[in-house]
Amino acid sequence: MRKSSLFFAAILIMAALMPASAFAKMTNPVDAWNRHFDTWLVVAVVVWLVVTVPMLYFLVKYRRSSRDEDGVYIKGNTGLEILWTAVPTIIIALLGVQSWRVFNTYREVPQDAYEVRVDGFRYGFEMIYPEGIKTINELRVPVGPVKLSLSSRDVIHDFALPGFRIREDMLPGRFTYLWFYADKPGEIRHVYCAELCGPGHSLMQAKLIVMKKEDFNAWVASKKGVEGSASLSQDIRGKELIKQCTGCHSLTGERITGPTFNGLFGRETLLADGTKIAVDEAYIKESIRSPKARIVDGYPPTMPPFNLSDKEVDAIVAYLKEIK
Ligand code: HEC
Ligand SMILES: [Cu+2]
Repeated sequence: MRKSSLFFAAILIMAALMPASAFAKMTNPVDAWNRHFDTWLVVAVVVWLVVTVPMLYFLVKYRRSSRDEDGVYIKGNTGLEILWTAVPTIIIALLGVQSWRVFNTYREVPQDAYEVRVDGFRYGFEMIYPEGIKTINELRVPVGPVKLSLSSRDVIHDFALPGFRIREDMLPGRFTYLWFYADKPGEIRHVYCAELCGPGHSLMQAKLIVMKKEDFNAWVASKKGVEGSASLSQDIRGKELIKQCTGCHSLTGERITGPTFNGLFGRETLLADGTKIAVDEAYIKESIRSPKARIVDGYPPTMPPFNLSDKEVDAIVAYLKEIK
């Protein structure tokens, strides 16, 4: 009789701790995560109180009153033992079930998700859209579910979008994925690399911009038109493409991983083999296509080769000429 009433009490405590919503159908990973966090927080605080408050009370109440006083000999209490075994077991089991559900919410991508491929590189993110357009360090998506297929061109990076409670490693030679529900247009969130990937790691950031469906389609159409036309000013194209380089090359004269681009064109570079070379178009093109051909003195040979079209390389060279 006493034991069964203890069990009953345990179940009641549990029911009070678990918000019913914790087990409702979860469709948005953000909600699933936030609810999960709240549940754990409530459980943790209650457990902490249940342990600490009696402890402090007993500490005072049963303190030794005289130097030679002996403690009372207690043999144990079966009812209590059952209670403090059963209650935590039930709590852990319920939290486990909830965790499993949250995990599945994160892994099951809705069928109608808009899919963008994101390549990490030192130091930035390139987005490749199904329509064939690309952006660097700027991810635009329409309202609704979005799937990101992640990969890396060099070392391990980690795509982290804390505003949507998601992050996932970006691995060279492999695709991983993530999804989130972009619910509000106009929302701008920050994307970070969450895996130390080199000296420019902290510069590896991007912006997420959520757009209304019509606005997004218009943006895609305009981007496609611009990229397709030969009239795109090289300046605009160069400015965009150079974002792949500025994690290692400053525009301001500062020395970071690589030499600065400031005043690059026309200067003389001392190479590691002791020769001097005047920076011209051919040298810049070679630096982009086969960076290991000639190494600048005093720098590590860590620049990765870039797979860019002739037009893109031309645009970069044209832009570099302007940076003084
Ligand atoms: C991961 C870091 C990294 C990235 C990204 C990177 N570079 Fe470099 N780059 C270097 C390093 C380090 C050097 C110096 C060592 C060498 O010569 O390879 C260098 C050297 C150069 C040089 C020779 C500079 C001089 O003073 O003679 C040029 C030109 C250059 N890079 C262009 C580019 C362009 C254009 C891009 C973008 C398409 C780019 N780099 C992206 C690291 C990088
Ligand atoms: Cu990174």
